[in-house]
Amino acid sequence: MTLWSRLQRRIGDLAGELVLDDYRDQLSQAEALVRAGDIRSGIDVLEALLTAKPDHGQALILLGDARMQLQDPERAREAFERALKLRAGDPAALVGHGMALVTLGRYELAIGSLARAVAEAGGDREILADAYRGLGVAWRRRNDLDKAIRELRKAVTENGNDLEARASLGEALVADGGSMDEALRHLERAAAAPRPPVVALYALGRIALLEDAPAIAGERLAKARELAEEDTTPLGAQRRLDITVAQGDAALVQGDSMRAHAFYLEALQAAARRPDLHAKIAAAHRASDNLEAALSSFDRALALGAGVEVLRAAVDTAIAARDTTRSLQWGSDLLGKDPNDGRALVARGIAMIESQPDGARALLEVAAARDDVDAHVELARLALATNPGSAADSARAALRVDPHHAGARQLLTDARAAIYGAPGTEIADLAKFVEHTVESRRELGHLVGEVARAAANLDQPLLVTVMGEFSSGKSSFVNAFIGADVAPTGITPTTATINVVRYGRERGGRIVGRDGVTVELGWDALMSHLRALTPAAALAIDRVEILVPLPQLEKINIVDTPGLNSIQPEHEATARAFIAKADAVIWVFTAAQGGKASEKKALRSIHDEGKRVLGVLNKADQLSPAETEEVVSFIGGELGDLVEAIVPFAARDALDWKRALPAKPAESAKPAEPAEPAESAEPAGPAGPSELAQPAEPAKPAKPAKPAKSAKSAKSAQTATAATAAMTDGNWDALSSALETRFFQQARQLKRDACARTLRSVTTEAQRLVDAVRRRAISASEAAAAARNELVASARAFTDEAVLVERKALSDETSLLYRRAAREVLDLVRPRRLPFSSHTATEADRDYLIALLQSGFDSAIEDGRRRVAEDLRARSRLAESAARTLGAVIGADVIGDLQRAAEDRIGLALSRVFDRTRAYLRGYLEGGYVEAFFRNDVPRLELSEDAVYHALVRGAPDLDRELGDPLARAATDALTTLARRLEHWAAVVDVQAFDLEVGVSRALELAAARI
Ligand SMILES: Nc1nc2c(ncn2[C@@H]2O[C@H](COP(=O)(O)OP(=O)(O)O)[C@@H](O)[C@H]2O)c(=O)[nH]1
Ligand SMILES: [Mg+2]
Repeated sequence: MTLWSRLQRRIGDLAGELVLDDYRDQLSQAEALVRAGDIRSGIDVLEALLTAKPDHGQALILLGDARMQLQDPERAREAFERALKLRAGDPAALVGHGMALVTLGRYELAIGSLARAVAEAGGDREILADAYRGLGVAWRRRNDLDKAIRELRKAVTENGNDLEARASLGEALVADGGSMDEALRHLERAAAAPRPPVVALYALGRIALLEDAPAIAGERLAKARELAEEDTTPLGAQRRLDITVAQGDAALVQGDSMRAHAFYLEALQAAARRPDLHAKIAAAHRASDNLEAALSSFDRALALGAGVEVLRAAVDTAIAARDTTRSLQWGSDLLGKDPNDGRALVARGIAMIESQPDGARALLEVAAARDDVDAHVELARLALATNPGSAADSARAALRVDPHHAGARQLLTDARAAIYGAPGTEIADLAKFVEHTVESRRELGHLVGEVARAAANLDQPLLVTVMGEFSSGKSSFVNAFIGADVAPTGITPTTATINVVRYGRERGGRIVGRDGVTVELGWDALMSHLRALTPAAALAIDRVEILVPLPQLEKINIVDTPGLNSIQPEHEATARAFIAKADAVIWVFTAAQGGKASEKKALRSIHDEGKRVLGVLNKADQLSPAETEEVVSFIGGELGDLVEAIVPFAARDALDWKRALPAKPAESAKPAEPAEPAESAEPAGPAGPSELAQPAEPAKPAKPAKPAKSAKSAKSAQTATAATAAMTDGNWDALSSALETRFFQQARQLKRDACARTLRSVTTEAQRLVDAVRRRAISASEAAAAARNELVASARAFTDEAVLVERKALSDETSLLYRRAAREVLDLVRPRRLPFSSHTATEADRDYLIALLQSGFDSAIEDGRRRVAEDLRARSRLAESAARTLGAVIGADVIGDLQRAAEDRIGLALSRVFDRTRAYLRGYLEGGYVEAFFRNDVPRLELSEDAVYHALVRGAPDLDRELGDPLARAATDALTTLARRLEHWAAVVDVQAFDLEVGVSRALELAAARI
C-alpha cells in the first residue's frame, strides 16, 4: 500500500494546480473504491473520468496502479505510458512504468524507466525505495548479482519495512553464495510476515538445500509454490519456474529421482531451451541409473551451450557408461577448457584403451595418482589378465576411495581368484596350493613351514614310530626287524634316548644335541657311547640317528622311542614331534602287562590324530599258546578299535633266528627287488612276505608249520598265536606279513594320508584365523555403525537440549549485564534541573557504556564458547572406542584422524557461531544502539533502574536469533562430519573383510573341498 499512500499525497499536492473540482470528486471516489478492495469499480470510475478527460495524468497513474493490483501489468504499462506522455518526468509515473515492465519480464526497458525515476525522485524516499527495489529485481533476473545486491541494499535502507525488498536482497545474497548471515537476517524477517513474499520462502528453501536439509527445503518450496500460483504475471511465472527447479533439486537430494525428473520436465515446458534444465534432467536420469537417457540429455544441454560444470558432469557420466565416443569427445572438450582436469584424463584414457592401451594406461596412471576411482578401476581391468597382483592393488585403491564401488569389488574378486588359482588334484599340487595360500597372508605365515614339511615328507621314507611301555622290547623289536643289533637294548629309563634308525652309506651314527650340536660317530664308538650314557648326558640329547646301510631303510625309517612312562620332560617335545610325523605306529605290549590304562590313554590320543597302529605282543616266548591267546583277546577287548591288530611276537627269538640264517643279513643282503613295496600303494592281491621286511631271509628254512604266512588281518594274526610258542622265528613271519600288508604296501597312501591330515589341520586353522580376522573386522564395522548412530542422535539432542540451555544462559547473562548497565547509567547521567529540561550525559559517558556492554557481551560469548566446546568435545568422544577398534583392525591411526577432524570441525563451528555473534554485536553497539539510547531515551528517562533497564532492553540486539539456529546448525555439522568419517573408516574395514572373503577364504575353501 505504500504506492497507494504516495499517490494520495501527490494527488493532494497537485490538486490546487491541475485538478478541476468536477474530476476531483470522481478521483476521490475511485480512490476510495480501490482502497476498499473494489478495484474493478474503481477502474470503471477512472475509465469514465478518462473518457471525459483523456489527459488527466493523475487518473492515469491511479489507473495504472489499480491495474497492477489486478495483476494486469500490460494494461498498467499502457496507463503509465499515457501518463508519461502528459508528464514526461513524473517520478510516480516512471516508477509505475518501470514496475509494470519488471512484472512483464521486460527488464532492459524497466531498468531505463526506473533509473530515470531515481534521477527524478528529488529525494522522495518512497519513490526511491520502489525504484531501487524494481532495479534490484530487474538486475537479479538478468543475473547481475552485484548490481542487484547493490540496488536492493539501497531499497532496504530507504524503507526497512519493505519485505519484498528484504526478501529479494536475501535471495540475491544466497544466489551470490556470499554472506549467509546477512541473507538470513533479511529472509527470516520477511518470512515472519503473515503473508510472506514468495521470494523469501524460495530463498529459505535454497538455503536449506545448501545446508543439506532437503526435507525442510521441500516444505518451504511447496509453500512458496502455493503462494506463487496466485501470481499470474510473467514475473510470477518466472518465479514459479525457479521454485519448480528448486523442488526438483530438493527431490534429487532426497534420492527421489523420479519426482525430481517430473519437476524438471515441468520446468522444461516453460523453458525448453535452458541448457541447465537439460543438465538437471540428465542428473536425475543418472541418479536413477539410466545412463543412456542421461547421456542424451547431456548431449542436448551441451548443444544448447551449457558451461564447463555441465561438461564435467557429462564426462563423469560418459565414464560411468564407458561410452568411448562421448568420453573421447567430451574429454577432449574439457581438456581444452581445463587441461588439468583429472576426469577428462580418465575419459580419454577409457576411450583409448582399445586402440592405444599403453597411452591409455599412462593417462589413467596420472589420474590414479590423484586417486580418481575410475582410473583405479580401469587400471585394475587393464592389469587383470597379465598381472592380477597389480589388478588387486588397483581395485583396493579404488575401494579405498569408494568402498561400495561394485565394479571395483568384482575386479578384486576376479583378481584374487586369478592370484590364488585353483588347486590341482594331486596331493603334492594341493600342498603347493595351500602353501601359497597361507604364504599370502601375514597372519598365516607361521603355517607355511608345516605345509612345506608335509609336502616334502611325501618323498621321505615311511616313518614308523615304535612306542610302548618301558622295557616292553621296543629296541629289541627294532633290532629284530633290522636283523641286527643296532638299537641298544636293556637301557635304563633314565638313559634312554630317541633313536632314529635310518639309511646310511656306512654304519655309524650322529648324536644331535638339544642345543643343535651334532656329533658324528663310527659304529663302535656310537654303541659304546650310548651304553655309557649318564642320565644327565641323555637329557642333553635331542635324538640319536643310527645309520645302517640296509636297502630297506631307504624307504622306511624307524624311530625307537623311550618307554611311554619314562619319557623325560626334556624329550617330550621331540617325542611328540615324532609321533606327529609318524606315518604309522607300532605299539609294543609286553606279555606280562598289556592293555593298561596308561597305554589306553596314549593309544587314544594317537588314534585321534588319525594314525594307524599295529599292536605287537612281545615276549610271547614267556607265555603258553593258551596264555598268549588269552592276553591277545584281553588286550583286544580293552583297546577295541585303537589298534588294528595284535600280533604275538618274540623279539629276541626273532633276532636270533635271523642271525642264525646262512648269509650275514645286515651287511651283505642284497634283496632281489629292494625297496619297491613302500612305493606300490595298491598291491595286486595279497602279496607274499615282502623282500623289504625280510632282507635277512635269502632262503626260508624249512619250518614244520607256517600258519602265520597267510595272516593278513588281525584275526588271522591272532589265530596264529597258538603256533607261536612252537616257532623258532619268534613269529616273525606272521608279523612281517602284517607289516607288509598294513603298512609297507600302503606306504604311498599312508604318506598321502599324513600329508592330507596336515593340510586339513592347516586349512582348518587358517580358516579359523581368517574368520577371526574377518569377524573382528565385521564387529568393528558394526561398532562403528552404532557409534555413528549415537553421534547423529547426539547431534539431534544437542539441537533439542543444549541449544536451549545456551540460549537461556546467554539471556540470563545479558539480563544481568543490562541491569548493571542500567545502574551505571543512573550513576553517570546528570539529572535535569528543571521539570521541562532534559537529563544529560557526555560523549565519554556514551563510550564508557559501549565499553561496558562490549566487555560484558564478550565475556558472555566466551563463556558460551567454552561450554559449547566442552560439550561438543564430550559428544565427539562417543566415537572413540569404535575408532580404537577400527584402528586396531586396519592398523591405522583412526582415533587420531577422528580427533583431528573433531578439533577442526568444532573449531569451525565455534567460530562460525561465536565469532560472528561477536562481530554482529560490535556492529550493533558501535553502529548506533548506544548512540540512539543516549539521544532518544536518556533525555526524558524516568531515572529508576527498572525504567533504564527496560529502555536498554527495548533496543537491544536479538542475540537469541543470532545464536540459536546457527549454533544448532554448526554443532550438527561438526558431529555429522565425525559420523561420516567414522562411516568412511568402517567402509575401509568392510573392504578388508571383503578382500579376505574373496581372497584367502575362498582359496582355503577350495583347498578344503579337494583334500
Ligand atoms: N623273554 C624275552 N625278553 C625280551 C624279549 N624282547 C626283549 N626282551 C628283554 O626285555 C628287556 C627290555 O628290552 P628292550 O628292548 O630294551 O626294551 P625297551 O625298553 O622297550 O626298548 C631286555 O632285557 C630284553 O632282553 C622277548 O621277546 N622275550
Ligand atoms: Mg629301548
